Amino acid sequence: MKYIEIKEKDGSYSYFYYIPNFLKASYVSTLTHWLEAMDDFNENKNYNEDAVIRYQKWYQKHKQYFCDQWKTKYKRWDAFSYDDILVDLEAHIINRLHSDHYKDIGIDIPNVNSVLIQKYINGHHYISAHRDTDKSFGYTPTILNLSLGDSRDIIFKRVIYNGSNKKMSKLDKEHSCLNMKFTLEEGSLLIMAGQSQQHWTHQIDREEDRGLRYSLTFRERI
Ligand SMILES: O=C(O)CCC(=O)C(=O)O
Repeated sequence: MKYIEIKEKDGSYSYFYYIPNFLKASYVSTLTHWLEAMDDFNENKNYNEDAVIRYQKWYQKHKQYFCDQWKTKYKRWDAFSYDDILVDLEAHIINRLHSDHYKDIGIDIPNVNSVLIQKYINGHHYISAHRDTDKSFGYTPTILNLSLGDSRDIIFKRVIYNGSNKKMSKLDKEHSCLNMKFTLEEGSLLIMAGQSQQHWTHQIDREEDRGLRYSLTFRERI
């Protein structure tokens, strides 16, 4: 396990916990087969809408759209319904967090009701720097990010928090020592919690020689 906890000036905390081998190899294999059988991923395109940068599926228990406050609506943010595998996986993760007492170290265990599956075909697929939107997940969401397939680096950059939910934020160059990186390996779980979505952006850059990867990000859609 690798973890970073940062106390902010106001006494609140940002948490980043990386747990390798969170899932057993047999469970990873079951999930991989389930994902490989899916043929209904949506394309996620770049800003100019002229290239696919990854594929995705958004699941929400009450079929809520990803963010009601976004002006432009895209089909890729319409919700799929949970299936039994997803129901079991979500329960498995949450039960583990309870039994491993994450609450005692300050991490809020969310009432998860959504999953965003991202599919990166190879190292040319990526996700740009962003903070998860407070409009859908609140200001201090606990985000549970499960990785399957090839490893990729997730990069966190410290930004100046201005209370708004701009997609891009101004880099906090004075505190760039708080920038960090985790390599997300197959079967691992990365937990982001506390103030993590206020003070950092996260991104997965293009990397050479990378294979297929999936991430499943569990959150409470409020
Ligand atoms: O693929 C990943 O691990 C990152 C996903 C992500 O940043 C997101 O869904 O907001």
